[in-house]
Amino acid sequence: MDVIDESKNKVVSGREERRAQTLPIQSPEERDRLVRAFHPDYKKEEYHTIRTGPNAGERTVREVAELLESDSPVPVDLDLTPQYRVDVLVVGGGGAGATAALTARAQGANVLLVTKLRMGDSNTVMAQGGMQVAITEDDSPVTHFYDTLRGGHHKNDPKLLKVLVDEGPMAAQWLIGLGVLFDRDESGNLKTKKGGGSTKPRLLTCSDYTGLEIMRVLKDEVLNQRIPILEFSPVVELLTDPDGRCSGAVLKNLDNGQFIVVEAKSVILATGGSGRLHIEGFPTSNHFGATGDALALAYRAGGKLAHADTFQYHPTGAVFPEQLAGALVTEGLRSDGGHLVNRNGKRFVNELDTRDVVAAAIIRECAEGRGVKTPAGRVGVWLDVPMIDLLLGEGSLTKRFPAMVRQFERYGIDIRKEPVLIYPTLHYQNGGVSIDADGQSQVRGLFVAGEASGGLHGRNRLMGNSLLDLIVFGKRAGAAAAARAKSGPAGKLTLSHVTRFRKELDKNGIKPKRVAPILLPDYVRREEIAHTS
Ligand code: MEZ
Repeated sequence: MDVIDESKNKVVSGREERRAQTLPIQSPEERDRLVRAFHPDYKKEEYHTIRTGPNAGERTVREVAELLESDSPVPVDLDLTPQYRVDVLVVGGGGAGATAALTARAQGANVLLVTKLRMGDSNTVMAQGGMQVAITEDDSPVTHFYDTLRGGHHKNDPKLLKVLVDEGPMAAQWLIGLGVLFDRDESGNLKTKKGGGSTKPRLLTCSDYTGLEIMRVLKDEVLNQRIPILEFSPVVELLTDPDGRCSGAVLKNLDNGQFIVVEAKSVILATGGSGRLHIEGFPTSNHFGATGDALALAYRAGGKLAHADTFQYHPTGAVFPEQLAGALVTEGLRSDGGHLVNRNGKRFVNELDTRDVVAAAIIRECAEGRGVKTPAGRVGVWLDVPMIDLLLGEGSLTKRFPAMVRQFERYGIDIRKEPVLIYPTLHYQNGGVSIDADGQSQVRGLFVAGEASGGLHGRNRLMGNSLLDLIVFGKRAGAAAAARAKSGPAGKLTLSHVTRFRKELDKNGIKPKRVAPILLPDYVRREEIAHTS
């Protein structure tokens, strides 16, 4: 019998005993010790100091530092005669972009939505396990606030967090009104379940494709409202007026390589996260376009970043089969009772502790030799999924996790019968472009919503808060951008911030290693880095 089968047998034979076992949530001191020792966010000795721009002097990972010190793909003598003139330019075709576009449109703004890939290609559709909203009788926005603050190591911007929890119920109401089919019980009441780090069940779910269902409805509504969309047209540079206010953007038509100039009274960046930068060499659960575009664009125009050094490694990314490496294995499975089990058949962490703690515990198990090696050389621990049918009754997995069952079934693995191997996967940028409660960055006229923005989640986001974030702050950014558009014409279109930034790079002796936004992951370059380091 090989090592994998031997270990898998230990998982199966230990099931009955584990069933009655409860592992404690760690004390603050224990959590702190664990994350400092094993979470990738704390490998500070490998971090780079940012040498220029609003965050100069702070430290972050190499991949982000290179983005912030990158060169623009746009020549400064580009003809800036606009092909489009709009009130609000929304950049990004995921949940935050769609919500912002719908809200701005509802305020009477003339909106153009542009996106790098197709409408809906985004991390929103990858959020499987739910959206947190305090709606049950024994829950409240205050409890949601404190859970999130504790999860974020008390580094969350309290103003943003208050907005999130207070406006959560309204956001859910809005989605239901548009047609999102959240799960309901036999009496028709909304079902809720508990996510990691939360003291109350407050996740609204659409089985295990919550984000996909939300995006389905938002996309439909954008089409119903006839909001013009340009697909395969990412923003490659912002435009600013002589006072530094954002006045539009330069897009690139990915089909023919031509630049497109858009004049806008306000711009909303909703370009999502940066998992495809593969920070620290991690695989990712993110969609193909998640290359941190907003970070480079906003930074060059003068926007400060918040918590640019912290990333979420979702505890359960698939490590086997190889084709699924990095793919999300939803936290919902742990929420419903799935156990994390090491090579020796033992549990080692409370599965519903915060994600940074659970991820650090898995990394520790593997680093200390209690992981299981896959044939391709990856290492992971078991997620004992069949435990869920044992706890909740036969058929529960099929009913509650159809997407997960199908994802593994395609590769001949029946998760109703066998545990799966998992390891943390790069899932979310905890920080991003700093915003105020209206979603405005430090660059006037430039708004940022969803994962691209920073400050709300502190140093570790709680499960389900991203779907809520993109609705609440998508709406806020859309409304504020539309209001700003009513206050006067767009400014002059210039690339003066690019000239200024290039001078700063030069003055600081920085030769950019990259041209950014990167737009698509450069896997060839990554291979080269791996071979030379
Ligand atoms: O918020 C998330 O990241 C989420 C819902 C992920 C998941 O595990 O399903």
